[in-house]
Amino acid sequence: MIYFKNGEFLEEQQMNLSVNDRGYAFGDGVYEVIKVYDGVLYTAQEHLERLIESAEKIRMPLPYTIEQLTNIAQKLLTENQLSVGHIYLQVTRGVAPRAHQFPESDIPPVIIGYTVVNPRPVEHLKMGTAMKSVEDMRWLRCDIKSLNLLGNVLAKQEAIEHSCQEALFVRDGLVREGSASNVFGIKDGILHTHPANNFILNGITRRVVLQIAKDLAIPVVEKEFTLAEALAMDEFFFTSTNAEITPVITIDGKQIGEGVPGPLTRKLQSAFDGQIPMLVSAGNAKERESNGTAS
Ligand code: PSZ
Repeated sequence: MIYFKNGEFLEEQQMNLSVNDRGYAFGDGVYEVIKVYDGVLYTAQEHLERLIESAEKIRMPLPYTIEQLTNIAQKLLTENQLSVGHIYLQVTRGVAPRAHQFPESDIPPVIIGYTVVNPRPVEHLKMGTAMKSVEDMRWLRCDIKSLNLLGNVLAKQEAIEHSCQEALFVRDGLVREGSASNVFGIKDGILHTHPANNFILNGITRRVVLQIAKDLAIPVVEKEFTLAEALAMDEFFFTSTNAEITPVITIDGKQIGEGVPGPLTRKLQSAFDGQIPMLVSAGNAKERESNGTAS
């Protein structure tokens, strides 16, 4: 597999990352995960814009333009012949003797990238999954896609130890997001989600879902709701680059709606699939099969 590091495409053993990298010492950096479907980057522009925004928010200059970053991502996926999976990009403030404050002299950031083969979670997409509510102990800048993920790590682990796929962060009694996803509820035909502020990451998949809802004339309310309100939703789902639109059928062991992925969730999933050529052709193949006309 080919990796990227500061302008070079290298084998893993050539990567030579430093113990004094501020990402390693402090999690002082930002990252992105960009999905690849059938060898094609999906919403790369949006992810790379967010990478630049995250870097600005932590006062870290990025030495690459969106165009250069796109070329890096493209070369990585081509070199590694990635079909379905994602590109991981990470930028840290660079290498300097360990001290909390920024290094005094300007040091170059360390940017790395690699590809991951990652099939779509088809079973979860179809059958739905379980969430567990967890107290949100993270800092107050969840809008930054920072490498500091301890709160997310602990929450996800707690969910898994309770046989749930994903954690549901609750802060001040209000549902915020998943440990690595945004969340949506549907009640009486209205789509509810947390507003894009400092308490959540404004997910790219979240934005896609809101655009789809607009296109389908599904009413949307971007306003906080409580855990009790979440439990009383007719439908619930979480979204992320890899999880796409994953239906949630239980929260804390309590059934949501009918306990199966709901009709509006299905409709949003179909519209999402409709945007991705690979998924459209897979859907067509499935249809031909069920019509008995598969070639
Ligand atoms: O591989 C995975 O499970 C992924 S890929 C991206 C994520 C997980 N998570 C992104 C994320 C997040 O970490 C938090 C805290 N909130 C929301 C999201 C969703 O963001 P997008 O839709 O941009 O991936």
